[in-house]
Amino acid sequence: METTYIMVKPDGVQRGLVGEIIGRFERKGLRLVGLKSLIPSEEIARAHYEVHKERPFFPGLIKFITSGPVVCMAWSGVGAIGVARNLIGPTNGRDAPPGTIRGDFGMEIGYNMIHGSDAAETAEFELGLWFPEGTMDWLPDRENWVYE
Ligand code: D4T
Repeated sequence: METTYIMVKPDGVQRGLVGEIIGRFERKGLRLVGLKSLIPSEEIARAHYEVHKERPFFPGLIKFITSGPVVCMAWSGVGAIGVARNLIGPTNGRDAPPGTIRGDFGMEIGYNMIHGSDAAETAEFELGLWFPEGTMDWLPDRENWVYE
């Protein structure tokens, strides 16, 4: 079992895509173990995107991510990090295949609606950053019908 950090970014919230996005994760069979909405502080945004701090798009990225509410989520499942990345699709919506979230709804690299952890170490870091209070430990009954 893995847990991944997923976040609907301000453009996804502004466009009313939160329900659509959560529905895709639910229908796939992932388990929701954390959910909240907040307007990110500059401090948390900078920590989250620390790896990009030298990149030219960094200031714009921080301005964008702190511009309004995001929806922070933790989703668990077998191979959840990779499963979520596949549901999300490549960074630029113009290159993302139909059927992925970015492929179905996105036209810009900067407005790509959703973030998903890209590896086990980043998931651990991001879950600790956005969910310092921890996540839930529970098993939905339906899980007996998701995994053999
Ligand atoms: P995130 O991290 O938000 O899930 O996106 P990706 O994993 O798909 O992409 P990333 O880390 O390379 O980029 C992080 C974030 O920066 C924005 N971005 C990226 C941008 O505005 N301009 C750019 O040229 C790049 C490379 C989009 C996602």
